[in-house]
Amino acid sequence: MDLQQIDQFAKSIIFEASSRIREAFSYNLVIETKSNANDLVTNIDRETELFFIEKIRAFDPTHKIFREEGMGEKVESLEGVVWIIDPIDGTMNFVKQHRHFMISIGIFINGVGKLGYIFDVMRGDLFYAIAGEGAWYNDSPLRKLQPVKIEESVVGINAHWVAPNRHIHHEKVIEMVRKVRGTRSYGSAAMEIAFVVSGKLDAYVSMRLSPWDIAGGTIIANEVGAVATNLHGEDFDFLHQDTFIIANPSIHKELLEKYIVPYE
Ligand code: 2AM
Ligand code: CA
Ligand code: CA
Ligand code: CA
Repeated sequence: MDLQQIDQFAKSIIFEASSRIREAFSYNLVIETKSNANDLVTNIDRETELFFIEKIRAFDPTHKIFREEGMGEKVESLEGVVWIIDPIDGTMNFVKQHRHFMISIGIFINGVGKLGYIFDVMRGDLFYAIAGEGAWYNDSPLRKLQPVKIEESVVGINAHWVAPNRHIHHEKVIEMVRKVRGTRSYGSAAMEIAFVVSGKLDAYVSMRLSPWDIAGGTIIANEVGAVATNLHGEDFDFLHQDTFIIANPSIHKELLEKYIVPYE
């Protein structure tokens, strides 16, 4: 299996898909809701995903594809070559004509993350990694993350988790908000992960993400030393939804022990 060849192909279809999305950005949106009123999908999410499927099948029909808008179609294992794709991460931003949305792709070979991509569609910026070879932001190598103290860190977290909720001890989250230098919420998990791996954020936390939200990002994380786990400190389960934290290695443990504490 030639990783360089798959990498070149993946980049080419990401660039092509993104130019199609940019063309559609300001018109042609058909918006539907899924599991609830805030869970949106557009015709462009679906069309972009179908574009990827068509291209990947033509490239190599043995590759499996695990994707967000797959209508219940499931990948039961990560054996072989598996693409995990989120065609638009940040659909609500996309619908609101807000430029924070990403294409997110992770490619696994026999369960091991090998190639990761997060593409900022409107800015044309690519964060990517080849396992064992490094990670890049466009043409510049991403450096290993440098240690940071909690009180100097900036954390990506949704305001939901600062209010009483049934997932985590919100009073501890309030303590964290007071302790850290700042918090941010961009509305695209892949974008927040891209910011953590490039040192623009020091951590990002979410109560419920799916494999396609984080697949590309965790492969990039491995190359820069960012630590990605669920909120129990275990490996994220790539076949299901799970809680998620990605952080600078110097604060990951402290965040989980003191501030981001799930009820069970
Ligand atoms: P999406 O835009 O691909 O749906 C929004 O805070 C972030 O959480 C986005 O990255 C969004 O991905 C993701 N997300 C995951 N599950 C979601 C859900 N059920 N409803 C809304 N956003 C969800
Ligand atoms: Ca979605
Ligand atoms: Ca997503
Ligand atoms: Ca999506």
